[in-house]
Amino acid sequence: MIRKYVFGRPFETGAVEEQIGETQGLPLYGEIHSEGSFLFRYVMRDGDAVYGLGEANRGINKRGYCYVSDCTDQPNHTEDKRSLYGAHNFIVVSGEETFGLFFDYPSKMTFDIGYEKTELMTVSCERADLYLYVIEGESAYDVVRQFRKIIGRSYIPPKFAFGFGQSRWGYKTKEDFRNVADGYRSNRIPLDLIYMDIDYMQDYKDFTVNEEEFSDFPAFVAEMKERGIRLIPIIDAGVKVEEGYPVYDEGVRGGYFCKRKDGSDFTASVWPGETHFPDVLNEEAANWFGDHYRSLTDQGIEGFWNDMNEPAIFYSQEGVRELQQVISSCQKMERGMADLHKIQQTAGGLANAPADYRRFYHSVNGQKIRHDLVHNLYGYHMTKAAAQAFGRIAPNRRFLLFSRASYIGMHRYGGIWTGDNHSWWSHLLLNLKMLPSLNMCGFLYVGADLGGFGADTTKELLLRWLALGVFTPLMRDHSAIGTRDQEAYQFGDTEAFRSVIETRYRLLPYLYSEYLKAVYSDDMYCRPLAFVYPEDAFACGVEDQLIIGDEIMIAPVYTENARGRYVYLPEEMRFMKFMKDGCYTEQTLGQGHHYVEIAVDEVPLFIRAGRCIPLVDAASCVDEIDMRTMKVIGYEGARYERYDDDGIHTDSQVTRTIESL
Ligand code: MIG
Repeated sequence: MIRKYVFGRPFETGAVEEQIGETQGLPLYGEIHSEGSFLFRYVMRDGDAVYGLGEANRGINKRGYCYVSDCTDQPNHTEDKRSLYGAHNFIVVSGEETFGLFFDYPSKMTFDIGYEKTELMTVSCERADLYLYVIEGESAYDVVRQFRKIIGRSYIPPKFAFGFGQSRWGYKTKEDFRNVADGYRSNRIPLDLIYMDIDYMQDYKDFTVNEEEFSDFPAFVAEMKERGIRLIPIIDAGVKVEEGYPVYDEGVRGGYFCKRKDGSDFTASVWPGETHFPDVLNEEAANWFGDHYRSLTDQGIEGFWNDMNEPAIFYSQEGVRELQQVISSCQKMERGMADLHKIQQTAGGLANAPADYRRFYHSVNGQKIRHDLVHNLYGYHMTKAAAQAFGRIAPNRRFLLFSRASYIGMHRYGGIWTGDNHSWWSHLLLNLKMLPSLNMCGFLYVGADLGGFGADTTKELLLRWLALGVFTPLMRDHSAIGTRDQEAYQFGDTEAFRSVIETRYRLLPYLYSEYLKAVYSDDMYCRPLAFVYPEDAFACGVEDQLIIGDEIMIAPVYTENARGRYVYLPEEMRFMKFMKDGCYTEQTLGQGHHYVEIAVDEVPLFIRAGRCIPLVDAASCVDEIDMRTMKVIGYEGARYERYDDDGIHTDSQVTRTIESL
């Protein structure tokens, strides 16, 4: 049962696709104040859990902390951070009363879930202009499934996007890319994708390729594809201000950029220097920007990642002017440390300044709307613009597409990578915990930078993280410029890396099948144990294990120097360890607590009682997987319905095959 309440004059975000009639009055749960600002208040009971919020920090159960939906370029995902890159305003209260809430509101929104007061949940925002959807269901999982039905079907990438990808900020030349391809191929470690970060562009100009380093780019794209590797370039939100650069000239001429109040094009400094932001909330501008992706698809490119689309701002001219004033007023340092502090504060506040987000406007259906009021939609609409353009460029083809910033609704157009984590063990665990929350909000094609983006990784951390990445639809090793080399062949022990990454390919028919099932039935690809075993009180509290699809449970190792870990089995399961040379071990474990040994070169998983999964031989890339090598592992007598399709066409028929043991 879903009820829709309307407060004030909401902005149409497009998050919900289904037409739902308005319910008069107030929701049955909690209290609402909507004079001027908006406040929802609910008193939680002792045992209530609160799930949701998609790409947010901390646990699967969000109780105990405060989160703010405010898409932010936040490169330090420490525990105290309340906002990351996405804004996913869906939560489910699970307890004596079980219900879900979706606050469809595109500006900053605060979710205090027992932070100020342990038992009190408040959801608040500055303006009482929003849609509130209240969903009643039998269980938290049931609420999620109803919600997923109204927000529309999730994005399906091409099958090659389920292969393993290597990325690094700092690859600059053909040689750099060839070295990566050689490193993987010569060590016989599978690889499907190499990502191109900002250095492939000419002066960080979107839709350009550095001519000197990448002369005859189409031939280079073809050369890589010949080796079974796709190149996936990055696109940033800001368009460089430079006369003679066609994207800039057209944007100015067409009036396609976001404007200041006085009608001039707003300027933000980002990687290319001064840039303008395409007004992707404006349909005409979005079509124009999206069509530019064609310049790369025409050269053989089949996928993209959209970055800096919160949109991130290093500084604005206005901000710099203010800093200069502060510096000159503090020039004599009469107030000593206080002056220095003021300068530091002002300089530190230049990036992503709230004041800048109030300095520019979108034009939506002839109406001017100040950016901060719709801030959380920018990355969503940039990604939608690209996806819709693909529909014009090659109507029947799937493209790989994922974004950094997002809002619910974007899940129909692309995936998400979870941004600039660090090479820390705590971020491996954060990656695991974030997955089901993202799925609740429709984002199924998701993944984190495996091995960690910032800081130096270690061989052990990367191996353990890859062993989790085996199960995330987006499986990509990415690292920041200046950090230690992080490709799988950089650590000597290539056998271990080969064995872990090969496991991804061995399981690929199962993972892809479960992904398709989740999409076509508006379901979750990975669930917390609480959603699968709601009657099992212990299972409900487990936050470091997940159910992937319907048949398996994962319990990754996320601590250093561990030889294994404790794991809780809500039912009997078959414990499998995948190892080198296509080998595996299996052992039946009863319901309850166990300590299982897991070496760094092994990938563990648990097959649920009475189930089985398909397994194939590893291959160097997805296209090389030989389905004739398929066998079925797990419980005798079990049957598995395997979904598959041609992996590349949008209208490809899904085949369903029964596999049995
Ligand atoms: O300001 O393009 O999250 O993945 O490597 C940093 C360089 C810009 C941030 C992305 C990261 C990417 C980096 N980008």
